Amino acid sequence: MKFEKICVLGLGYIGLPTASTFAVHGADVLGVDINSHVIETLNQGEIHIPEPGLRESVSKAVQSGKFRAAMKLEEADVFIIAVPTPFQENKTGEYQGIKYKLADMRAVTSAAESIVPHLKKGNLVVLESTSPPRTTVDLIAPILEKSGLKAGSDFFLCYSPERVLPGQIMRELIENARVIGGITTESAQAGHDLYATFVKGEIIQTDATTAEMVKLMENTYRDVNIAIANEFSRLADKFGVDVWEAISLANLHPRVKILSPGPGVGGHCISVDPWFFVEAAPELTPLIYHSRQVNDAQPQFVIQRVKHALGSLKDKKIAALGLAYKPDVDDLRESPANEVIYLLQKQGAQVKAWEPFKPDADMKGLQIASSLDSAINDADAILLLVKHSEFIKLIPQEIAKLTKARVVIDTVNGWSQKDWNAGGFNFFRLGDGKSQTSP
Ligand code: SAJ
Repeated sequence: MKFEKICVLGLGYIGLPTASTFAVHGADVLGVDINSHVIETLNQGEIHIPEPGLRESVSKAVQSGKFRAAMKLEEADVFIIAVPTPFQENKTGEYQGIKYKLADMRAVTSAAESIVPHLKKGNLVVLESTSPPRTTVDLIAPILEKSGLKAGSDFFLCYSPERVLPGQIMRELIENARVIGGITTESAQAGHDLYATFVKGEIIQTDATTAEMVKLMENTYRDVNIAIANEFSRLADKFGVDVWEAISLANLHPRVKILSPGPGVGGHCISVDPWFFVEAAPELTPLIYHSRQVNDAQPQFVIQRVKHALGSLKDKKIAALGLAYKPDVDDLRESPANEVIYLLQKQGAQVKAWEPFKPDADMKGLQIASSLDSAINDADAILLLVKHSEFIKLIPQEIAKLTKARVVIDTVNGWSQKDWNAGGFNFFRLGDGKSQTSP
């Protein structure tokens, strides 16, 4: 099956790389977004999201005339929905005393509704947004059928999850295996033919609900596994054990692969997606729910460690290194670093944060330093919150010259206790019950 014109709805972290990749591979692509600034930026061949390789891809796509951005849809052969599915802001669900977050499907619903007037026989519609199980069948199909056309017979309908890792999106989009879930086998085949234009990884066809579940299972699996690593960090701390050493020894077992503890789980995927299962079936998901609770409580554990190192936090000056949700990205969404800083401030600490990937970040209630120097110079302690490569490379002897702080607290196993002790610092590490000598 051949599709010449593709309309991508939502030009964010997934929609834009997908749209530009299709265009670079020869399709005629219209990108649609509700944000006029995004549209103007893209039509000039510029980008609004920093992601390695994206600028080159968009600029090539625009220059070749194969990619344009607009605020309104047009008729096309394919419609791809890649809009966000965040939480509902002011509402939670409740099941037997357990409160859980609810998915906000308004963007997906309105994207599907905007396709209705343009939908023609033989079109393919693909939902890529991470969604609760059965969204394609129970939410999207009925909306699209308002066109008078029947899903699965008049037009094809698929769910195909994105599985790319921020920071490596352009490569993983092409190389990763791709799951295509069709509401009929013909729909799955149509989805296969579409993505085969650029995907080099295996393309596997299944049904739509299985594909939705696969996506949620992947991220939930990771969340649960990070939760157990975080719980191990608390146990190690209690028993005077270095959790990082213990994990590396446990991981020598051929069937064990424990992930890394840290200040918590952030980003817009792993900290969000497990809730879609809890919302859909709270009576079946105690493990998933409790893992979310463990990971969300990890910033509190960091505060305990900082208190152990500094005593009362009242008026203590703390330089917080890193605001991003994970190393070497500029994405601050759902970042546990922000939560840690917020909790420190609540306890009376004065925190200056330095995020080299977003020096101009403007976060409500946060004092953002303009450089590493200005973050650390009058600090009492340095708190490492993100394992950015450039933080790992810092040389303790050099840092000692720039700050009066003589305490460092490492929450991500980024630094060596030996090196920082040699640089004149007292060293504390999250989950390392051996690094807890008081200053
Ligand atoms: N983290 C830990 N310990 C670890 C690994 C991660 O605390 O051992 C933390 C990170 O610091 C970060 C959070 O977890 O705060 C999530 O980071 P991540 O690198 O695990 O995942 P994401 O959110 O960047 O991307 C995930 C990926 N999913 C899986 O690895 C199963 C990616 O492939 C998905 O495409 C993406 O979610 C998505 O869009 O759903």
